[in-house]
Amino acid sequence: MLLLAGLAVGAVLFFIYQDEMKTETENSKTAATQAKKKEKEIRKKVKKLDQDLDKDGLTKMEEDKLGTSDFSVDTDKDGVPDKYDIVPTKRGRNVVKFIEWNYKTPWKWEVAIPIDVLSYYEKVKRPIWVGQYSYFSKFIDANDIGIQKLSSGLKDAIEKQNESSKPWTYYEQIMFVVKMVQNLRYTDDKLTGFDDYAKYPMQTISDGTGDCEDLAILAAALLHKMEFDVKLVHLDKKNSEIAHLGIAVWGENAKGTSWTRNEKKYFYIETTDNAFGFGEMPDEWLSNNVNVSIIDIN
Ligand SMILES: [Ca+2]
Ligand SMILES: [Ca+2]
Ligand SMILES: [Ca+2]
Ligand SMILES: [Ca+2]
Repeated sequence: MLLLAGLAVGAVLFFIYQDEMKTETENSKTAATQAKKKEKEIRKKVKKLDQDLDKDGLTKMEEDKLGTSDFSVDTDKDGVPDKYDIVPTKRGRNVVKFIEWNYKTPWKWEVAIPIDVLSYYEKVKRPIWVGQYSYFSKFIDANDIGIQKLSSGLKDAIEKQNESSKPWTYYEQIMFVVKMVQNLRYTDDKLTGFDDYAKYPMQTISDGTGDCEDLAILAAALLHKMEFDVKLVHLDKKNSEIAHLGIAVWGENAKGTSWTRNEKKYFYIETTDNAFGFGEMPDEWLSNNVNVSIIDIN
């Protein structure tokens, strides 16, 4: 009896043991699956954090840290890409400048330039000179919110004038813009100043001054944004280092120095000195000994 009872207990224990073995195997199987699942999730997460969906050079993790979006190159829409924006989630505080000029009446405008925009143009964005004059047109940046604001202000002023009893002609509209630029102080010797360091339009506004290429670039940027047909003009004297930059604007029935491109006449405008009007070329550049390059703005 005892023996039988012993066997029975043994059998029961054996079955319990078997059951435990089974449960343990199942448990470890579930644990392994769960671990794998977790690993997969982590991998997916890491992969996600490593992703750069908007291809702006910042991973999702970096964008999360900055507070920017991985679906937008310029999260705060200030014209400065997330990667180079020192205030990446909003417009930075403004640097306020006043521009004064005379055209028929005195004008005085306040221009507010966000510091993140200024720092982008000062420290980050520089075109590279590769021996082609198209270099100068690269300072005209379609995303420049300063130029966008300034040109829309100029446009509004023209519209207001044109609603009055004395609407401005096409040429008056252009000279209104050009006079604003001509009246910024000029830093170098008149008409010869040219250095290797061209400025972005907002840098010229912020400095309140510039040399010939800075002023020509600013005038061209504004007129281009206002949808006038404008080009940059590079002038240089043969067998000399002296060079100059101005602008040329499309004109019909105008007088003065002009060049024809694609069957359209473009008239020279000097942007460094307010003594010059539409089509008026300074004497020193009115010689046969001058190379002229007309630069398109895209
Ligand atoms: Ca990104
Ligand atoms: Ca982004
Ligand atoms: Ca931005
Ligand atoms: Ca910003």
